[in-house]
Amino acid sequence: RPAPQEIRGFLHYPGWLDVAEQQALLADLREVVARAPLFSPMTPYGKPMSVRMTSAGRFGWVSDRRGYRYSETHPDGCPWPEIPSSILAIWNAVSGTTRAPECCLINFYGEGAKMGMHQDRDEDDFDQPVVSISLGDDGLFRIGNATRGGKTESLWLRSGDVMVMGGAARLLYHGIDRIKPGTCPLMPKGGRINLTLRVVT
Ligand code: MD3
Ligand code: FE
Repeated sequence: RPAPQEIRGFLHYPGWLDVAEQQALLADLREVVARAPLFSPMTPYGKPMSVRMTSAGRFGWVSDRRGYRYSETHPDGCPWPEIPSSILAIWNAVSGTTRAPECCLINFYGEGAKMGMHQDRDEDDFDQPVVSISLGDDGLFRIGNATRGGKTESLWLRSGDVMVMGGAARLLYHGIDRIKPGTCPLMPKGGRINLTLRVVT
């Protein structure tokens, strides 16, 4: 496996997954999405997000007019599917914690989708890391600071990359500015998938 590169306290493992592993992960994700379909979360302002989402695990992330929150059910009322063992294996290899992830958020970025700068602070224990896995088209990831504004750094996340956000990096502002369509042949219709694994409670 490649050695990690450190950027603002994030550990970036470029090319952690080979193409066969990426394809196996995608096959597992297709089963998750068949049982828990992607949806466009509504922001509390009533505007749909450009990223489509679903989740696996005990908790999933939902957003509607009541606000953003973790929920034990999909908007259709069903419990979320289990996190596939192929994804748990990546968490076990890189997270550095003995806790198991309770949420695997699946973000799908079609052409033009982006995610504004935000912090992830809806979890109970910020000492637990977040692990991110990228599949499909390249995404331009931007990292900021512990408060809004200030200087930022950007890096392209590519299919098969894994990132670990622990320590002080866990609470940095971050977002996805854009994806570069047509940069990865993994998915026939293109697009980018990002998985984020989190301990919630
Ligand atoms: C830094 N997702 O789902 S992954 C998110 O590519 C999210 O879909 C982006 O930000 C995406 O919340 C970025 C990298 C990432 C994920 C979670 C983090 C960076 C993080 C949590 C804390 C700090
Ligand atoms: Fe985030």
